[in-house]
Amino acid sequence: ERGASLEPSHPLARGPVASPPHSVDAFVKEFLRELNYGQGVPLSRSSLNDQYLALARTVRGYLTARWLETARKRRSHTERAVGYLSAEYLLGRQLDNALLATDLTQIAEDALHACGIELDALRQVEVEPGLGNGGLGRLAACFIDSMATMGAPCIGYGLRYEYGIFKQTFVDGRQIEIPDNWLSMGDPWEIAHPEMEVPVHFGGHTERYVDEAGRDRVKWIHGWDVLGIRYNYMVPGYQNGVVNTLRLWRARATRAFDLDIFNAGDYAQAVRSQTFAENISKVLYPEDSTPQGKELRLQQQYFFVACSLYDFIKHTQPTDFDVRDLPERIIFQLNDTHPVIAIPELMRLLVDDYGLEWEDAWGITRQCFAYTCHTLLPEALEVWPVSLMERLLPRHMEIIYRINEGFLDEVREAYPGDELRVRRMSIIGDHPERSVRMAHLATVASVKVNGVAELHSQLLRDKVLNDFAELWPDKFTNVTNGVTPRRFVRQANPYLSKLITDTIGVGWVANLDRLEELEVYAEDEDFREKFRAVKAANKERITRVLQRRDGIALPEGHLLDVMVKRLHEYKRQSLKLLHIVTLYDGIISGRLDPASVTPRTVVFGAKAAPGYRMAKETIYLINSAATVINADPRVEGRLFMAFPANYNVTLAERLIPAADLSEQISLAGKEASGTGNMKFALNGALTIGTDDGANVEIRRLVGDDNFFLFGMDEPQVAELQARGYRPADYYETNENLRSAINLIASGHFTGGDRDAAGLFVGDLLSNDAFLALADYQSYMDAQARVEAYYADQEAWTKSAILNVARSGYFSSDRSMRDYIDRIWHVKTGV
Ligand code: Z15
Repeated sequence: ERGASLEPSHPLARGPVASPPHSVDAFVKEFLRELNYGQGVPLSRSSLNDQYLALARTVRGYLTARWLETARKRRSHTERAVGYLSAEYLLGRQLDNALLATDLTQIAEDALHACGIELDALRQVEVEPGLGNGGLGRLAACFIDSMATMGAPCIGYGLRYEYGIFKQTFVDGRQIEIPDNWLSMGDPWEIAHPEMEVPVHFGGHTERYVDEAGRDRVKWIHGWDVLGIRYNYMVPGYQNGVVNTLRLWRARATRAFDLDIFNAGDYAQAVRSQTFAENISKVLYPEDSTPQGKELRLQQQYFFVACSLYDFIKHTQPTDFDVRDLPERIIFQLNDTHPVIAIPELMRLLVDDYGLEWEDAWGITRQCFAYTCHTLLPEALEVWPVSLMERLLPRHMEIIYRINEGFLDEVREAYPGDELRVRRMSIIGDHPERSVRMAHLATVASVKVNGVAELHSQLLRDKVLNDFAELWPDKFTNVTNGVTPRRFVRQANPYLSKLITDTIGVGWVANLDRLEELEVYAEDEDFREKFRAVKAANKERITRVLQRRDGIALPEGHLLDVMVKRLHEYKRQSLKLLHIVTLYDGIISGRLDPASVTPRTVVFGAKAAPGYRMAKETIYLINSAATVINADPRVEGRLFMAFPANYNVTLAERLIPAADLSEQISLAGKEASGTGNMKFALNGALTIGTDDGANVEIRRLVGDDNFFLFGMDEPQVAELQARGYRPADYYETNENLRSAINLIASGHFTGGDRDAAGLFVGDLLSNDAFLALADYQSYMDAQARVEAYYADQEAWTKSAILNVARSGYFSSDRSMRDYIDRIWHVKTGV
């Protein structure tokens, strides 16, 4: 066959070259090839990083064959796909997930062993891509994992930030942010396509003209432009041969732009302007649930969305594709309002570029989007000033105005004379400045609007988007969040996974409802003992991890009480701190016998947005309290606090399986869903929680006896706030609370510095926007119930097992099923 040319129709040209064989020998061969020819080193001279990169590339090779095959099959159908639009993907480490998906873990371990290398040592080398802040970004990562596992067509679209979420360190207890240069050692998982440039335009103005057919048209005369460079990441399904795509965009300067300036003789300016364009994908904004309204952020949003729409239409569809068929080919899911500028962008493409009539284009656009809202906090609802929009995206602003006109006509028709309602519902708001309300735009244009837990969806309908729900009741639906059992049970908790498989057999990893079969084993003494042994082994593991990672020495034999999530006032880390300080204060004041306190270790993990003062003060106070309490001999070692810096996905995977108690203590009506709560329950921790977000559903499923409920519910919160909430009332009437707050205010934890605790204490006493003091006593009582229950290890273990057995519902596979049935209507199975 020497010299035979590979015509495009030749099988080798059309399909992927076969995957390397699933054997230790083949794996060794591939690995050495990657090491020698990829990294350019012999095994004997390779560094740990060389070995990691070669291993990752080897595994990627196995994935690539499946990826090409999945893409080939998809091209031959014309079925509808999901385009998941998200500004964040908090992926976590890739290696283990890729090994598990391809069932190569054992083979890789043996192959490396043959080369004298420990797989575990290479695992440690991987830097996790932190391209997200918290729940919203992690949810996107879980969803694309589940779509691949269900064999459903899905492309994730987002931004390839050069710097992900900052690395947190503590200096004297205060948070310091360090840039996350996650690409510095090279990313073996990405596949760059620098030749596939997508042009994206900004600024300038619009002009009217009449086309050859005599129709009025609009031209956008661009001010400046950048190029979108495509980076592909493979998203493997769990042992099903499917590999979907995550496509992230990086901004690069256009050559024309540079040349213009260069020809004008200013070389330095040309290079500077290049930097300007490339800033767009430079860094992830570190605010979670509190948008900053920065121009660069809007540039990021438009940039990735414009690239994604263009890519979908021009690169994934056949050349003879008719844009009128778009709704049959795609549903774009808007992950919060961050990608909502996609709506006017699609209108612009259809009307200005494809020459469709406005009404036709609107009819198409209205079928192509669905919107997920993730919040109830008014300050989290994104708005963009009209003045900024006019400057950056003048054509889009015109389109938004026109959408709004049509929409408000509809409102006026439905509610004649109700101008107050018209103003409330308008896409354009007037206060404090004229701005575009992105949630309104999303709701108007979407097929469906969903909240992320039952309570949240209900509050969306009844409060935040009530006017819209009245006008379009059928538009609103719920899809309760979920988490991927591959990463958060199978990978994170191998001991529990083995116990489950030994007990109910294989198959639960991609069918989590099967955990129900564990229910009967709650009554089995032998099983309970094994279950406790799993927890104990996970505690030993986290002890080793925290020792090595943070130099923290966890005490042995404690109840492990964990609160990990972003630092936010509504999540009430403050309340957790008040609980610990109350116990400590009781002990040192002699009111509480330390021997009567359940030995407890409280682990915090939380990043604060760099500009969020109260959050940073709370971190400082927690660290300060930890230093003092851990060192105080009067505590007799019965209380211990740990706050490992830089909580991230990797740490979550180690910490959550070891937890006994999961802290989900947000003020009722504030946490849209929560997803950490689900990960803990699935790993056999009991929850102490409010009636908020998905806690409501967790409690309903696991049962009241296996969940520690406390605090006001949402109607009670609303009522108290309507009556007028006065935190000082609680301070004055609750002795323990007063004493704990006084201890903090005295400077006891802050080296005698009263001012250092001033902001925190001052706010609690005079403001306390999230009613921590109102829920304090109820929380303390619930913690007392925790202590009593923990004393009965058999009862506790039963409850823990039931938490696992009854939490299969919280698989993100189930969430995807719900999205598919209620919103997307795409086919599953390749
Ligand atoms: C974010 O992580 C969440 C909501 C937001 O509006 C933003 Cl900007 C970021 C979180 C919710 O707070 C959390 O309750 C929810 O579980 C998560 O999104 C995923 O839906």
